[in-house]
Amino acid sequence: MEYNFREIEKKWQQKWVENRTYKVTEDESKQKFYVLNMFPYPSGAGLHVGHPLGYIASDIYARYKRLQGFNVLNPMGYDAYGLPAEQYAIQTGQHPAITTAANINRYREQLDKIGFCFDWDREIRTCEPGYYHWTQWAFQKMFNSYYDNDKQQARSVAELVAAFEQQGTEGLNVACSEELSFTADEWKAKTEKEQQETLMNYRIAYLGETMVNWCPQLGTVLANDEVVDGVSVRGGYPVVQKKMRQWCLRVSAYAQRLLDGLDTINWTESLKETQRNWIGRSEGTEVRFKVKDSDLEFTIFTTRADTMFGVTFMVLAPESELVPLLTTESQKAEVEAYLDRTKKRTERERISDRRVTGVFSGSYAVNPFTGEAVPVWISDYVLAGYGTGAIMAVPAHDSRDYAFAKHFNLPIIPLIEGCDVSEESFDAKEGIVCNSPKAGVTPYCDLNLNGLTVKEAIAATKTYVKAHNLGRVKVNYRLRDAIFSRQRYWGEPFPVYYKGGMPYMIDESKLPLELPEVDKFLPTETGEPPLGHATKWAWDVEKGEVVENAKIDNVTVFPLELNTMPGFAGSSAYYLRYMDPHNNEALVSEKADRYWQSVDLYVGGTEHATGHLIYSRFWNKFLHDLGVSITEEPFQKLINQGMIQGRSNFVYRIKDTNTFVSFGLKGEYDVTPIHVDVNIVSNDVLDVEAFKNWRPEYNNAEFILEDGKYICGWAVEKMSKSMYNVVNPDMIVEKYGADTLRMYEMFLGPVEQSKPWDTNGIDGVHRFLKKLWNLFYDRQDNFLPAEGEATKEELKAIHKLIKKVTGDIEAFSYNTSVSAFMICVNELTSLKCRNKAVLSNLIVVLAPFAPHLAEELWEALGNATSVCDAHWPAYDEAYLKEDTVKYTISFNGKARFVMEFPADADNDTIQSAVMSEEQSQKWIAGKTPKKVIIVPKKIVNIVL
Ligand code: ANZ
Repeated sequence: MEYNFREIEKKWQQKWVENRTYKVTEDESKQKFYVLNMFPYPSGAGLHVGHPLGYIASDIYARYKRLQGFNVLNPMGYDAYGLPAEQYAIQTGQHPAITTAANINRYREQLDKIGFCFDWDREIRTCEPGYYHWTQWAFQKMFNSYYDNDKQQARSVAELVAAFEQQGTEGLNVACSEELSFTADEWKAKTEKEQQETLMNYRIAYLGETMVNWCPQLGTVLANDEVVDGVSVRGGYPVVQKKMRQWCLRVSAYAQRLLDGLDTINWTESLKETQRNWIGRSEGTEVRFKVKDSDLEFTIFTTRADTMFGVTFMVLAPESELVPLLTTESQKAEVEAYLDRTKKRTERERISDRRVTGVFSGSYAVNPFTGEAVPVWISDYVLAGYGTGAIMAVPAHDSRDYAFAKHFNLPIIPLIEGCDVSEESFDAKEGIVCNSPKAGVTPYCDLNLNGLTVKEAIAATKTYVKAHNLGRVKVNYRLRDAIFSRQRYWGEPFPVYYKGGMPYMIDESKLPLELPEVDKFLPTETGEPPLGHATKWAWDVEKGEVVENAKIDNVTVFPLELNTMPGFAGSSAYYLRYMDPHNNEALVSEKADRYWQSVDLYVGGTEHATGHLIYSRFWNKFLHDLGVSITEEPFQKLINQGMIQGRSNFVYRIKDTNTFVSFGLKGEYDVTPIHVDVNIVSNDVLDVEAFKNWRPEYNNAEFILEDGKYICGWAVEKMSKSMYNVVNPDMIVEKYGADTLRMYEMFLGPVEQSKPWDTNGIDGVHRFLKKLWNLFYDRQDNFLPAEGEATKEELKAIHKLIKKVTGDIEAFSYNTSVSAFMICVNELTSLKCRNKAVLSNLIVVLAPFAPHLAEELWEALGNATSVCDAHWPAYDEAYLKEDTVKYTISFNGKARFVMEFPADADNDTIQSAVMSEEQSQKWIAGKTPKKVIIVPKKIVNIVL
């Protein structure tokens, strides 16, 4: 009987659905294991062979864990809100809900064909009200919480209000946008609006004034990576920096916990390092500087407090609130012109660009250590969002300050007299490091730093600053609060209405607030987000429902928020929802949460290193503070699957003709290489007829062939439509079957490595499965396995395989497992193995990789239940031991013959056996050996 993969795969995919093979419940009698893939955005193009790579890897692991007796959760769903569906809607008027649903159906069909063990009863879609109910709910909880730095925990805003009523801000140590100070009486004297505005300073979800990349033509804020050279990546429209009131999440409050948590999880060191850099902890000092001839003062942040004696000027970020205060009348025009210019540059450009620009404010600041007045400049190399947005410049020890001083001809004073301040002696990161600062005692300050190292000098300066009340020790983090508003339609609506300009949450019991219908998906003429087109988008607080805008009276009916949430909102807590996806009372029940805890194995792409993987860790920590998520970290182990690159093919057109010359002959002509669809190329041979039909302009194409074939050229490139190198898994499944696809994807190389998709080797993997099939059926359809005693060789072959595959799966080294299967099947084939026990073990070990084939043969072996519920076999080292070992016997280093010894024979036994062997006599020729060298398990050398 032939290996009929089409029939087998169809049969088992149906049976799995009928028997609910992959349904999981919270089974307290079993240990849990939670496997998760980063869920896909269902794009219009469908899946290509790169997408399933991670899914197959995690599917193998999930099946393996189940075979080991774990209760495995392996869910799948869709990150269903997103920009492409919205753009498509803008172009075609097609509602994003319709396109999204259609794309999801296509994804599901494709996924089903590959034979994953997903529990589809737990599917989630982020765009469904039953799901985003809990996204909105978490947002409301964040709005109603603040972060207590002492307890290192989110607490209810009601507690903060109670504290304000008791003692104002006295003794407060909480995360905030700005340090405020007021008494209990002052708090009580505030109007409701003022109180609300004050609370905004502390809420974890807050409305804040932030600088955003605003694109007027697109009517939306863009993320940093959507802007290049001051224009939008999409459309090339100008982008300006604009201050906007936006919803923000106080992720920065969790910076230290996000950092500490990394030490407790099993992620790659490189990913952890990326996150550490992103969080960017920096220990430094804040120091206050007075403005000369003024009552004003301002604070700077420095990590090199020891360089106070080398300050020669100060710099403010252009957006700093101090700029208008410190700009003198005579400098006003120049400063304004400068501000106008910097507005066009994004923060990223400002960081990476080394061009020196700046303007003098006209004011001077007084160095509290020396009493000297230094000029205050404005320059965009100082960022508004970091530290205090103001710095003291020490050009002798900081390279950017140095470049600035050189450009504007400002003084450069080294800390040690005679210290070299030429450009060559600068280290980009460290500046000039000269230990033992000269400075110290000045008439103004009795700090003596002489003879100290930099570290000691920093510590001494910190102590001095604290003791003299000149500032404070401060830890800063680069991690910013997340901007949480988007001016888009296809996203979660905010459950927020506005009263007197201040936001209020709709009642929790009325969630979810459903996305309204609009007739246009573009911003409105007045520049409002697309939800501005909705005519029924007002909140009636008495009825607790959405009503027509016409009813807005600002007494009981109020306008609703027009922004929607960003892409990362729906993906921040989805792993919790899978634990209990149909719960209408809670995001997740305590029971399910307690059982599943957190994700044991998370598989996804590296591109999420600083986005999703920071936001979801933050979100989880917040929910943990609320007592909702049991564990502090959501993803215990994380694997990044590599990218599958495309292998493009080319044909070569002879210039100015419609004739194409085969690869090997192209050198003889003047040719232009043209990408050709890889789906009409097989093993680099072009299907000439298919090529003619591919495009009308090739209908009459002519070909110069080699050996009767047209051979294409090839290159490894990104897998993309424009390079015609996208390989659709459906086609592979159709041609070879899902089991071949699964094994082949794993065979391509280590899961974590990027590698090109190269269909050339797929036949080999398919042949291997056929060969395995032939161990079970002969040509006359006889089923071969039979009861009986296994031979030593058979046991050795199978136990070697079990050991190898067990180790490989644990190490995610699946490619070497595939080779091990091939070796084992070859061995069993040459041993003519018919032993049922041995072949049963082979099937169980194969089941995670090729589940359809394994089910079919498992059934044929007489089992009534799914192979998924078999037991992973243990290997026995006893069978792996070599019984005998072959030694090469050499004389004076020349190999002469081979002898076999028991594996445990000792050197004396070996030596005397060699010496008494007949053949040896010939080479010894009566001499007395000087030495006998035995290399264990390899060689015996007799030195004569
Ligand atoms: C004086 C000084 C002397 C500095 C010296 C460095 C070297 P990290 O480690 O990244 O925290 N700085 C502070 N706020 C800034 C802002 N908003 N934009 C740009 N630069 C800013 O770096 C902290 C150092 O970066 C601070 O220490 C400050 O320059 C600068 F030899 O102060 B330093």
